[in-house]
Amino acid sequence: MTEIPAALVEALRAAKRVLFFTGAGVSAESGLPTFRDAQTGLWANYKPQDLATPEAFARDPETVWRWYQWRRRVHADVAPNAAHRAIAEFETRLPDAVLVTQNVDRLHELAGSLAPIHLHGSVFRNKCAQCGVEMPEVPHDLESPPRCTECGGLCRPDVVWFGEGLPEGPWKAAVEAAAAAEIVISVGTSATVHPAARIPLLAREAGALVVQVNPEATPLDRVALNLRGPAGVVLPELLSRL
Ligand code: BJW
Ligand code: ZN
Repeated sequence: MTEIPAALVEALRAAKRVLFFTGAGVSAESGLPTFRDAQTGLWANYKPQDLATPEAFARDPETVWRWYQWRRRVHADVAPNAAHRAIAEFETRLPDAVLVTQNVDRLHELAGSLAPIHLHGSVFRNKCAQCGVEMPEVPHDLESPPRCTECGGLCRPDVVWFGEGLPEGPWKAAVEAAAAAEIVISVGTSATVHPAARIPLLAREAGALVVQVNPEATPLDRVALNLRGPAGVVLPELLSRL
């Protein structure tokens, strides 16, 4: 792991508004696959165009539904790791910390983060694919999507698929937090999926220091102070220096 610069520790001690921006890598040490890892990533083993688009669901709702039911069973079985716990602890120690996540898991909440802003929804929530009304959670072994009682449309997971807009409230809150942030700590994201990937860049344009925690290079490297290493090691180390 790279050394944590003393100047960063000083900047964190002095900062009021710190924004944490997380992606699938923060949950990797809990055992959840990321999306773009070349071997174990979901998109290395499943085609996103067959599973994570509204067109795929319209074409073959049963296949898409069953894939998300499998994901729900996997997600229900994992626990937060040291990185989730460190972020929750940072939130209590820093005066005005905000957590923006692209993750559809609930590991930040389980680690004690009170109000993560979810840009890509939650794999556990449901909505009607036709009228959009919220639908109740169902047993994770139900093989077919139930019908909406309002309009007869099919139930789908309340996540953001490719080609869909991000939920308006969370997106607006994330943009506002980015504009106000003094420091952004981007953790475990390939920073390639837009518009979410704009969040650290918006903060940078507004003058924030961008710190990146990731064992691999990403497009954020050129504007960030890069702490190469697993989030479950780097974040507790950073916290211990605060
Ligand atoms: C570790 C670690 C450890 C490992 N510690 N780190 C501009 C340019 C180009 C394309 C576009 C653009 N604007 C829009 C697009 C199109 C598209 C897009 O971005 N495509 C790109 C992929 C090219 N975007 C969209 O379609 C978006 N919608 C949209 O634009 O709508 C327009 C519209 C507007 C108004 C009305 C209507 C339409 C929507 C994007 C939705 C993304 N959805 C997914 C699936 C969610 C549901 C599900 O889970 O099934 O969201 S895709 C997937 O990617 C998921 C993630 O949230 C997202 C980001 O991935 P993430 O989290 O970064 O994971 P990975 O795997 O990529 O990276 C993991 C990282 O962790 C790696 O860097 C590792 O090194 C690291 N790591 N172990 C720390 N221990
Ligand atoms: Zn409906």
